[in-house]
Amino acid sequence: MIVPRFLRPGLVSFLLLALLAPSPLSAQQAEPSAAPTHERAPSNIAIYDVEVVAEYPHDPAAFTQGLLWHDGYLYESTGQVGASQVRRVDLETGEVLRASDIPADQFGEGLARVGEELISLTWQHGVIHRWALDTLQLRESHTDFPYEGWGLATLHDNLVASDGSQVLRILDPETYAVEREIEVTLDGRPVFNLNELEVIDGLVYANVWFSDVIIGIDPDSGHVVQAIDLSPLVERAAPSDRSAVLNGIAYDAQADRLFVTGKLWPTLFEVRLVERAAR
Ligand SMILES: [Ca+2]
Repeated sequence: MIVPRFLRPGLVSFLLLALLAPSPLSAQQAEPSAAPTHERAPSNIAIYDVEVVAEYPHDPAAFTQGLLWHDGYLYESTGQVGASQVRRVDLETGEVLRASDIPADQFGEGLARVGEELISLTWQHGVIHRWALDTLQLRESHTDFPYEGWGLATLHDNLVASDGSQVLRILDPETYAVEREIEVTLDGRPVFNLNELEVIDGLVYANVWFSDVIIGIDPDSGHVVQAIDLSPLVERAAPSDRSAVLNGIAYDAQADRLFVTGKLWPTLFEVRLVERAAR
C-alpha cells in the first residue's frame, strides 16, 4: 500500500500522461500550437490518493463492467460472451444474491439504475436491456443502439454513456436518443478509452481502460477536473490476468461511501479520497 511519497508526483504524472499517449486520432486532432505533452505535466486538476477504509470479497470470476450501489446492495454487470450477467451482490460477503443471464451471444457492459429498473449495455451488439430492479427479470430489449456500449450511469434525469472513445453521450433514459455529446479533454487533449462511469455530486467519474487512474469530468465542459491515483490498489489486488484491469465505481450517496474494484479482482475496496498537497 505504501508508495514512497517522493515517487508519487512523478508516478501520477506518468499515469496521466499515459492517458494522453499520442494516437493517430489524437495526433490529428491536436491543435498545431499545443505544446507536446511529454514536455509538461497536466495541470489545473486536483489529484487524489486513496485510503482504504474497508476490503470486501469480490467474485474473482466477475468480469466487472458496471457497478452501482442502491438501497443496501451492490448491483453489478459482467462481461464476456456466454458469461455475462446482471447481479445483486451482498457487500459484506461478496455473495451473488440474485443473477440474470444476459443473452449468451452478447457481451455485457455498463449498468445504471433508473427508478425501479436497471439498464444494461452490450458491447458491440447494439442492444440495451431493461431489468426489474427487484427480480432482475428482463423486461425489454432495445435493439438498434448505434454505438458501442462501455460504461453507463445516471446523470440527473438522463443516462450518460461511454463507448471507449473520448466521447460521453447524454441519453434519454426511455428512448436512448442522444441529447448531447461531450468530448472529454485534459489540458485540451482528448482522453480516450473512457469506461465504467459513476456520477458523484454532479461530476462524472470514469475508469480509463488499461489505466490505474479514475478521472472526474465536468459534464458541462468535458474538462477533466480530478484524477484519482489507484495504482496502489492495483498493486494490492495483484491481478494476474492482463485483462484484469481496474474497472468498477459505485457510490453510496446516503453514507458517502465510495467503492472500487476491477475485472476478475478478488477484492472490492471502500476508499476515501485524500487530496494530494499542492507542490
Ligand atoms: Ca458505476
